[in-house]
Amino acid sequence: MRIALINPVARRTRGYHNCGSITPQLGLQVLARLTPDEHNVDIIDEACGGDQTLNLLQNGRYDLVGITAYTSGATRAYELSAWCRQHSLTCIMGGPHAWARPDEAQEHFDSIALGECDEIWPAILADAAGGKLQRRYQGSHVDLQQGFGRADQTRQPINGMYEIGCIQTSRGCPVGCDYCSVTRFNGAEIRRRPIDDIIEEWNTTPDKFLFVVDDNFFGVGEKHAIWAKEMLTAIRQRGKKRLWFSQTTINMGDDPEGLKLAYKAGCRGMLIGFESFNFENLLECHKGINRKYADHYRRMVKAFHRAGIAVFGAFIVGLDGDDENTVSHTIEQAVKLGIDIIQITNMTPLPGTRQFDRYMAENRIFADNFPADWERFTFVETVYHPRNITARQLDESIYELRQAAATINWPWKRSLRTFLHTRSLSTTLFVHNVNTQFARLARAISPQDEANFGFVPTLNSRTQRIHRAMRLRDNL
Ligand code: B12
Ligand code: SF4
Repeated sequence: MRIALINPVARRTRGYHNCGSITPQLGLQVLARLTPDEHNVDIIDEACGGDQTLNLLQNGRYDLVGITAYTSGATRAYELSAWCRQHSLTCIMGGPHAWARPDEAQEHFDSIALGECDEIWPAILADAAGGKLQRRYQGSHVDLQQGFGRADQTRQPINGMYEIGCIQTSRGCPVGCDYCSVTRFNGAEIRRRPIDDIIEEWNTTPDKFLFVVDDNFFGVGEKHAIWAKEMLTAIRQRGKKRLWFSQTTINMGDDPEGLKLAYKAGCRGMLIGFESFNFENLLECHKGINRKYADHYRRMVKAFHRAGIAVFGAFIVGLDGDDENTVSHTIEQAVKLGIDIIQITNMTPLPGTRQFDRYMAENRIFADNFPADWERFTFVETVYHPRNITARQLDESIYELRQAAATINWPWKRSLRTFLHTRSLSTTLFVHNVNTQFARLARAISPQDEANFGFVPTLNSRTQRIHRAMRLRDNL
């Protein structure tokens, strides 16, 4: 069979991806690797541009179209499935959104595949080839020790090129934050791949910079830490020299040995979900690990820096304890802590999470014309009624933050500060690249804000606070 695997990108976010590094859709690279040789697979990734998708489908003579989707991409996924059906192309959907909204996805696709599909993908293909594709397939948390989870690292989309590589060494996360679907989708137990298998894959990646997409790289207990250190030692001794970054929880800062090993293995940054400086918000999110470390953030950030590793802090605004000044307050606090990269996104209740269920029950989600409204679930606009401010006020703050990020020249001094803290040129370069991309992204998106939001924020004291906070980043 000829198979097309597509990553659809929401129309509303199109263009965003081209400003940052175009990142592989690892799930599709994993399926490509598991596809038996008798079939031929093409990946079409709309992060590289969506204009050619229909042409490529038209000319590709495909027998099966497989589409993945995050929630934000679901609207576009359904557009593509409608086109496939009009052109008698069999289509199947998988990924986080289909898993979260199976009945909705089923309406739009000939078949859906739920959960992790590494193990069942060859059987799905055999059914499709025999004309017996079932309406629904259910995957399970696969045993990664059996060699699952590995991707075809050399597989590029036919409509562009990825700019970095991705690899996954473990799946699952025990923390179970309220707004995140990972613990439900991939399980609370952290499952690891065999170290030899990881090293083999690591050494086949053509890219010099990797994103290790594990949800919680260092894990939360002794057992996880021992395993992570074993892997870091193996990467250092047997892995091709590559720089990389990953995601972890704040507790990694308490393990100087692990941090040192990570730097030596090429790690230059860790994304850490701080989420909020408001304790009540952390309670609401069920982010227990952050509550435990809230009084020690400064020490933790310093420990990362001492090892040479940059801290990429992720924050959510719009939680129930937040108000009009949360955006500026978050930036001020994050700068004081010395966080190198600050990512602030709108609270977005995603289907498949406890938070979505709660907000729906409380009738707080107003962008609920599904599936059309899924493409608004991009984390850059408000889709629900926050508790203490209006959705419009929250949108204005985000809008203003973007304008400030687009107009103030902040990345250079920020980079100098990272260098002073970490004494690592490669870490500084990593931070500089990401921050410059964020600034470029803000400049690209800002002009569309008026059309997207339907208003221009009026200059007020909140705007001034946000600008002042952004300028704080300039202070060495
Ligand atoms: C890496 C990553 C990113 C990368 C880029 C990934 C990319 N190129 O698409 C970056 C950093 C850019 C990113 C961004 C965002 N991400 Co993200 N990300 C991840 C992460 C950590 C790993 C994804 C991955 O590679 N998984 C490994 C592969 C192997 O798993 P998989 O994709 O699920 O694929 C398996 C199955 O789902 C299935 N499958 C998947 N597709 C298909 C298709 C078919 C046909 C079949 C049969 C099977 C199938 O088979 C695969 C093998 O088992 C996940 C968490 C996670 N554990 O998955 C979050 C996750 C996917 N991200 C999420 C979110 C919310 C976002 C953002 C909106 C966050 C933000 N603050 O801006 C953005 C927006 C991205 C967008 N396109 O709109 C959510 C999505 C939930 C949802 N319902 O939408 C996740 C699940 C995390 C969470 N918090 O819940 N992300
Ligand atoms: S720690 Fe990260 S991956 Fe784990 S549940 Fe929370 S947000 Fe999701």
